Amino acid sequence: MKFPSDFIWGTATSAYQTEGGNSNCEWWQWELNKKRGQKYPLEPSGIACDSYNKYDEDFDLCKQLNNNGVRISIEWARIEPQPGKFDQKELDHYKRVLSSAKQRGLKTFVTLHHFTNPLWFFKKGGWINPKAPWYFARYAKVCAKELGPLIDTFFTINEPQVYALMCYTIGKWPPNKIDPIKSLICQINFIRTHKKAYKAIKSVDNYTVGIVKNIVWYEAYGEKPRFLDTLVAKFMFYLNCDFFLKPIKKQLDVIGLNYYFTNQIKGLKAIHPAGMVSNLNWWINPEGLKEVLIHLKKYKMPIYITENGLADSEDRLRKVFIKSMLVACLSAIQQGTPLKGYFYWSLIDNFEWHEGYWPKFGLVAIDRKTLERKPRKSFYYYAEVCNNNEVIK
Ligand code: IFM
Repeated sequence: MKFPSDFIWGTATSAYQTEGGNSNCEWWQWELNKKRGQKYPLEPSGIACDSYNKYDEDFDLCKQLNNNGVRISIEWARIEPQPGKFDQKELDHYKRVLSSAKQRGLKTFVTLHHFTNPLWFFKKGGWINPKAPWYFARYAKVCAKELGPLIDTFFTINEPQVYALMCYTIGKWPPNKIDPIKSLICQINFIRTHKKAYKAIKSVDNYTVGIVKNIVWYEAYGEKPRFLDTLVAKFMFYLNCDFFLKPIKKQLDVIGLNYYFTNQIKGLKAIHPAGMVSNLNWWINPEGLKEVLIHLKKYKMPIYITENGLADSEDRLRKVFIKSMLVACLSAIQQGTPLKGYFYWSLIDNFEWHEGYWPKFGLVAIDRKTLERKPRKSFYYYAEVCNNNEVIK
C-alpha cells in the first residue's frame, strides 16, 4: 500500500480561519455587527489561532508530521487594503511566512482567495461586480511578482461554488442574499476571474497555477435506485464538477480537489445516511472520493487533494477516516489517476466560518484561552503514514 515516491504529504489551513485580527474583511464586520435575532455567526473569529504570529510554531508541527508540503492562503485584504494600494509590509510578512515553510522543507501550495474579501471590494459589489475579475487579476499579478519565487503551486480561488452557494443561494454568509441569478453571476465571474488571474500570474513567470474545487459525489439511494433519483444525482454531480472545470480546463496546470462527503439522492432530496458521520453530520464515504478521483482522470493533469478531513471533537473516527480515504486514493492511483498529494484539513482547530469554533477539524487541538497547541492521537497516526509513505489496511 505504498504511495508514489514523490508524493506530497501535507495539511491545509486558510488565512482568515487561523491568522486572527483580519479586521479589513467583510466577515469581520459581519461578525461584529450582529443584528438582534441573527443566529449566525455563532461567535466572532477574533484572534483565531494567532497564526499571523505563530506561523513558525505551526510549521514546526508540520515538520513533526513528516510533511513535505503545506497548503496555506494569503489574505487579499492585508495585501491590498485600499484599491490599487499594495502594502509592502504585509507582502514582506508573507515572504517571511513562506520562507519559514521552505526552511522546514515544505513545498508551498498557496491559495490567493479563500472566501474572504477586502472591505473595499465587497462594497463595490464583490463577486457580482463585472469588474471583479480585473481587480483580482491585478492582485494576483502583484502576488506573483513579490511572492512567486517562494510559491511552488498557486491556487487562484478556494471552492468558488461553495462561496456562491453560501452567499447567494442559501444566504448564510455575507452579503446574505437568496438570489439564484446572483449565485449564477457569481459563479460565472469566478470562471472569468480564474482565466484572467491565470494569465496574469503566467505573465510574470511560468508558475504552476490551479484552482481548488470542492466536489461532492452524488449517488442515487438504494439497491434499485429510482430513475429520477439517478438522473438528479448525475445532474448535481455535473453541476458541481464539469460545469465549472470544463470552461477553465485550458487555464489549469493542476486540479486541487476538496472532498468531504457524498450526497445520496432519495425522493429527489439529498440525504446523509445515519451511521458513519462527522460532528457536522457529514457522511464519511471514501468510495465517493474514489469515484470523484477516477472521474477527474479525464482532465489529464496532476491532481492534489487540497482538503479532506472531518469535524471530530473526540478524535474518535479521525484515524479510521484518514486510513479509509487513503486506501481510496491508492485504489484511484492504481486505476490511473495522477494523484500527486494529499493535504489533511486541518493542521489545527480553527474558525469554522458561521459555526465559530465548535467544529474541531484539527490534528492539533488548540486551547482557546492560551492558544497552546496540543497534538491529538490521530496526529501521530498521520505522522507515521507520512513518514512511511504508505498506509497499512
Ligand atoms: O473550513 C472549511 C474550509 O474553509 C473550506 N473547505 C471546507 C472546510 C470545512 O468546512
